[in-house]
Amino acid sequence: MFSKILIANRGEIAVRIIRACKEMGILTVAVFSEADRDALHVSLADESVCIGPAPVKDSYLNMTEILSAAVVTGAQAIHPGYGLLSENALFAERCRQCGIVFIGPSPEVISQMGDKDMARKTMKAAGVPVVPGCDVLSSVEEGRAEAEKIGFPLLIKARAGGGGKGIRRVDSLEEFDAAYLAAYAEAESSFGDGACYLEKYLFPVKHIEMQLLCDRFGGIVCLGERECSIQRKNQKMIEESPSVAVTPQIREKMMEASVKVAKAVGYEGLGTVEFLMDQGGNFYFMEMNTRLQVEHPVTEMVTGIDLVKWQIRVAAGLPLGFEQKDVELRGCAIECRINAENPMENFRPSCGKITLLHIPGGPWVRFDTAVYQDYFVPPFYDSMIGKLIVHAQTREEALRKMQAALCELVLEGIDNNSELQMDILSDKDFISGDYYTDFMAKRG
Ligand code: MV4
Repeated sequence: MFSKILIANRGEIAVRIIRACKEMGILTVAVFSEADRDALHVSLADESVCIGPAPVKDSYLNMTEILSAAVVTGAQAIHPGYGLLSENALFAERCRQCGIVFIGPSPEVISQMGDKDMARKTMKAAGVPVVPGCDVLSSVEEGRAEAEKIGFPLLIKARAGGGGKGIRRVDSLEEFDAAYLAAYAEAESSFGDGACYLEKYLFPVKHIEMQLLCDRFGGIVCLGERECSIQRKNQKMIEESPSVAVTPQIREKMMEASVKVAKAVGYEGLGTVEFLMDQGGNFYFMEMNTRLQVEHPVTEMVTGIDLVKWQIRVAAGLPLGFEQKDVELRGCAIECRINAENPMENFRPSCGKITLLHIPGGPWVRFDTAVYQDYFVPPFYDSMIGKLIVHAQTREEALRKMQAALCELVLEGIDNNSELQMDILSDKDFISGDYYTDFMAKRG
């Protein structure tokens, strides 16, 4: 087992990882930018290293600074958290070259799943349903021919895209050529890889993702699903488990498909398989995430399994020591992301001093955050400042518990989206579970 881990991240996820390390008796190294000197993760870590100025490109994305900090402090492993370098195959490779364990899958698997076209091909070969579509296109003429076969509306997706980046919808053949050329150019400039493929636009659909935990010895367990259909501009807002629409029969089939994915890829560590599911319960592979996800606490609440500790154990080469039959999914959990933004001002990000903070509590009420009383929320980073997660035996109780917790939360001095979250939880379609990926777009 590692004796010291460097956390290459900031905010609530850095705090979460440090807490897991403390429970495991592992020393921690925090890295921070000049804007994060007063950040909670710096205080909680055993050691800390300033890695550069505020902008992420000069600090939290600065691979050389981060690797140097790990070498200088003698950290045996680096935990990348989510976002930032967590799915960067080059960084994982550079960790390997420095003899430092990257807590995540291998660079090869990160690359393979990062290439959305290769991921689709891998899933098809494994017998996992993928969205009807075609492989990467080599010309606009080929694209037009494929588009006519697939039918409209369809999506043009960038091979190097993901999480909503590099996606363009086309509603008719007349629009196709211009849309394809624009999509190619956009992907070329954003990702340095313009290659695109087509997918039939499925609608209405739910976004259902399956959490996998795999060790190095072929041990694979599926820890249930999370529904993440409530998204705004591809940013998840609310996640819940189980999904109202996933029956035990569908869950068994989806788990089976997810385990097939893990075997096909030879997956190690924590991984999430994202599906789109239509109203008939038919599901289709969308993409695979090779990182710890923001919404992991939802799964922790319904399984009682600490995902971060297991991610670290697996990276240290330990076997799971338990099997699928030992996994029990109990009750219901909901997560609301709390962002420093003003939904009434087109979600303008907010920063500044938190003048009054009261964090809700009670049985199975959890608030993962790095903010504290009088903390100054900096303007340089992602607007998410915390995650409110609740668990109860039934979805109705969990909804009431979340509403009560949102009401109890006091966060003065900066704008936040808790009232919008309350609105969504009171929406009849959300309450009934009859909601799809267009839920937020429909609200306008
Ligand atoms: C889709 C889709 C419908 N049909 N692909 C958006 C982000 C990225 N994960 C893929 N996304 C979608 N891909 C096909 N063929 C609908 C979406 C989508 C979506 C997916 C999940 C959760 C929220 C979403 C919001 C808008 C669109």
